[in-house]
Amino acid sequence: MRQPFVAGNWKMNGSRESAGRLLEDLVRNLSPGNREVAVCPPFVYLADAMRVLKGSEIALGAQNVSEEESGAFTGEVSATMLQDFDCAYVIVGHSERRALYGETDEVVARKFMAAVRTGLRPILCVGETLEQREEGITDKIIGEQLDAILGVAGVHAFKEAVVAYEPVWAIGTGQTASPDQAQAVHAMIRSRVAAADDTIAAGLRIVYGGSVKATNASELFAMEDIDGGLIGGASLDAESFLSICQSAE
Ligand code: G2H
Repeated sequence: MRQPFVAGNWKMNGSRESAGRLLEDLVRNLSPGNREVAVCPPFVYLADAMRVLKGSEIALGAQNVSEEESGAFTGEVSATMLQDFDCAYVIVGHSERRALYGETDEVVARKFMAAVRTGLRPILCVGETLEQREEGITDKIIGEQLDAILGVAGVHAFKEAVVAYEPVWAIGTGQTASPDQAQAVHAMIRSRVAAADDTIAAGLRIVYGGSVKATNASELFAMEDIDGGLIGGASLDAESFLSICQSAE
């Protein structure tokens, strides 16, 4: 019932030349299938990406968005600007932005709202640190991250959103959550949303992120509440990313 979703989060990697090559490889070699695929390049490559992806099966997303609509906010990029470049998705609340750029739950909620208001679909990242997992407060932390958005945006805003569960201890570390560990958190996220609206929760795509590779994607995506992945490092290599996309059917 839920169409699987796989998105590549390129982070701050590559060059204009390598980004162009990667996009062309993806467009040329993505086999048709029942899943949605998106890539999220750095802002400065969105114009090139828009041109290469036009008419393809691959959607475009950005890695960040301003909470403001326009004005004197040096260095920021608004949701309507992203739409000018055919972005359909935007990542909000990635743990790197929370940890390195001080984005609080409140800031993430405002960014989520800025995206939804404009018709961009937010990919909302949530996840716990290693200390929080060891303390046994994973559900509490993720519950608070979700409640911050549900409280401001309301559950109806989740109709257009994707939630990405990204345990911070698994990001770029090569350490992946086991399928059972990830499934338990995905089920908790779905039931949290279901407490507000069953139908929206049943249709909500909840994807896993954190060291997903071609070799572990199938077993993760086979779990009941794991509807695809948000892929970092492995999305920079066309062969790995295409293989991961193929695992999500
Ligand atoms: C988690 C993920 C993509 P990686 O940040 O969002 O990156 O797959 O490199 O762990």
